[in-house]
Amino acid sequence: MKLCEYRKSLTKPLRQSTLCLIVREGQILLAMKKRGFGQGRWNGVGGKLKRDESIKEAAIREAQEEIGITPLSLKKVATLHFLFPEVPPENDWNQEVMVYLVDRWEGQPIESEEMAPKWFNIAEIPFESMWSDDIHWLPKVLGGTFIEAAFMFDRDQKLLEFEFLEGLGLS
Ligand code: 8OG
Repeated sequence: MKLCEYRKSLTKPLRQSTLCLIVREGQILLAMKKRGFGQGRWNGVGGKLKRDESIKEAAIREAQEEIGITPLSLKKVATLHFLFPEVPPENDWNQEVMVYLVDRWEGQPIESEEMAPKWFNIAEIPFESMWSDDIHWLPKVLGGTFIEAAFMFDRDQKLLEFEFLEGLGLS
């Protein structure tokens, strides 16, 4: 199925999730996911919303839980849809991820049960050990472009197709 057809066939709102990209002069803090969805990949920090939580509250809580820092500035830089038409809907893999850049925070990044953080030079981001969509959008948001995009994967989390949807009011 084509991505545009699959998007049209979706009947319920996507599960919402967050992703914070912590940045400082020329560097980005990525964390190695040690367990669960995305295990073995470098990523920003984030996760699903809890009931009655706002998106920003969820983004802050996840950063605290995963690497022990409290974001003080959250700048929204992307809305991304991750779609898995081959995976049963009850697995809840389809999601809408709000991405934030964070350049002010409290605390020192520390390893948790879930994630191990490490600073990378922006010129040396380890895309080969990240979700395969990241190379298509992460450089753009780090360069200051706001992104709305949808990415479709197969059941093995291989990227099949993607679309940039700027201006279409995805979020
Ligand atoms: O709560 P859970 O650990 O399942 O949250 C998954 C986190 O991973 C959440 O922050 C969103 C993020 N994430 C995906 N898919 C992708 C992706 O393709 N690229 C990146 N960079 N992050 C992703 O769920």
